[in-house]
Amino acid sequence: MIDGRPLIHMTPPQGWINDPNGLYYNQLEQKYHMYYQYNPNDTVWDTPLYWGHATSDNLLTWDHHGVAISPDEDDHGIFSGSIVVDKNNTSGYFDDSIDPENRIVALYTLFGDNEKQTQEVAFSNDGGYTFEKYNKNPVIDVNSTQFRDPKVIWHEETQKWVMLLVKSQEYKVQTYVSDNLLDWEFGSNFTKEGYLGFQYECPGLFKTKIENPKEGCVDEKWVLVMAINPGSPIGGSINEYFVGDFDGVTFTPDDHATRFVDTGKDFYAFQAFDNTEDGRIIGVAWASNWQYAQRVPDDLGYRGSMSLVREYTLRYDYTNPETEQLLLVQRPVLDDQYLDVADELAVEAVDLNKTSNLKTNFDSENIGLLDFNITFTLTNNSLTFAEITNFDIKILSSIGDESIKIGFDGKVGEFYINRHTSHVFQRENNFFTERWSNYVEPLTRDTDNNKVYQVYGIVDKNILEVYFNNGAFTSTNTFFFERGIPANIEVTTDVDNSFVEINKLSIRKLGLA
Ligand code: KTE
Repeated sequence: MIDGRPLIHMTPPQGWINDPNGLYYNQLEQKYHMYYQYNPNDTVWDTPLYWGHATSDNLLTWDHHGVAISPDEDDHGIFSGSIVVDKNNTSGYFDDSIDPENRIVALYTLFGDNEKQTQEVAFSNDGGYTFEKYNKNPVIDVNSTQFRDPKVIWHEETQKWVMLLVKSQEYKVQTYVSDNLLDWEFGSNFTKEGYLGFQYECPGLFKTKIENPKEGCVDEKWVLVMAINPGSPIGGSINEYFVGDFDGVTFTPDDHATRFVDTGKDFYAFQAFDNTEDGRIIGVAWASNWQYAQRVPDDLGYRGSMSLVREYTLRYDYTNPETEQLLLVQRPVLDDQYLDVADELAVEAVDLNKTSNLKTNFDSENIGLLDFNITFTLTNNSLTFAEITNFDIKILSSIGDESIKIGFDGKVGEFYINRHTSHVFQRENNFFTERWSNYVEPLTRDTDNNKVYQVYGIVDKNILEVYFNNGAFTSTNTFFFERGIPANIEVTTDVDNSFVEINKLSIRKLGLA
């Protein structure tokens, strides 16, 4: 029996998951905590909806701890929210016997009577395994059914807790401010910014470093993230971000352009972890899309997975020959000490053409987790326009001749992803779009001014994450082979003359160490 469950992407033991919640690092037990929207009773979203709970040492494999927070009524839901570590006991809830690192406060939206959405608090004395609800909930109630998703952070400069949440259908990310996590005062509206879609959801805010700061300028900036669903420009769900400044109450964007965190179909409700030891910003998203999340195959007894956890920084990058932008850069958190490289195909300085035969021949045991990293140069000066075509990186199924592919078309100068398979779900679902494309400016130019690109991709059973130009652009997409799971990768083109020189290519078969 082929095990189709992803190896290093978090999936629930059974049932339904959506948004990640309450992400934080417990510095005492040295474990990462992930909570998530959870329906353990079926593989669709429904009430009662819980906070499911998992922990990890390595951000790759997760131990499950069942339900962390439950609604009091069967038609209620513990909707999305966040966790902070109340080390200085600002809430006054914790007694001195509780280690400061275990003073966990969860803030979430109660989806309650008449679908009213109010903000509630729950406390944990044991590092987030069991919770007690505040006896004076709700802490914020504006008599609304569209008021949700509190993400709370500590703002060092003003020594205040800051909550971001949405008045979703008013297109408002609101801030509230508090000294004690219990009494909240309205702060500001960040409204009608970026791509609006149907509504805003799941906001977040973090400060992160700029990898290549300008001389004499700041070396970190604030990033506001939020989610749009439905109504994404590529259908359904998508996340966007803004770079700017934050004074403890109001976020001021550097500009009003729309920039998407990930332009794939399956990256939603992104949230950053709180309380990481070195202050680095890491985060994770739900790897699905509300357009079809409740219809994807559930033959393994669950629906929904998370993306890989990624590290987030900022970097000035050119998005065309004349303009550089300060872009949110993402790198998967893949600590080599936890991964086993079972096999690898590695080449350098190869002129790609139809006889290059760059195809792995990996052993058929323990398959399903593969990655590739390719840097290539367009050397098409010697070719006529008609001769320039495309090349593909194909991810081949272990059974039959099914594959999905990531490719580059030299004429158009753009990347594409094609996740077409024969699986009946993909053939019949009207929203599971199978082709994606994105313009990516060259990473650099070589001494002959030829364009150079870099692409990293990782496929884990049925989820493909692609990172372009060292993470300046990413695309995350799930797929469902009709049979089999990813077993090999092939880099192929159908032209005699090469328009592509592969500077460096590595394809690895991975496992858990
Ligand atoms: C799906 O998009 C619809 O019914 C909901 O609005 C989903 O909302 C509830 O899921 C989100 C959050 O805003 C809620 O807190 C959570 C986003 O499960 O996925």
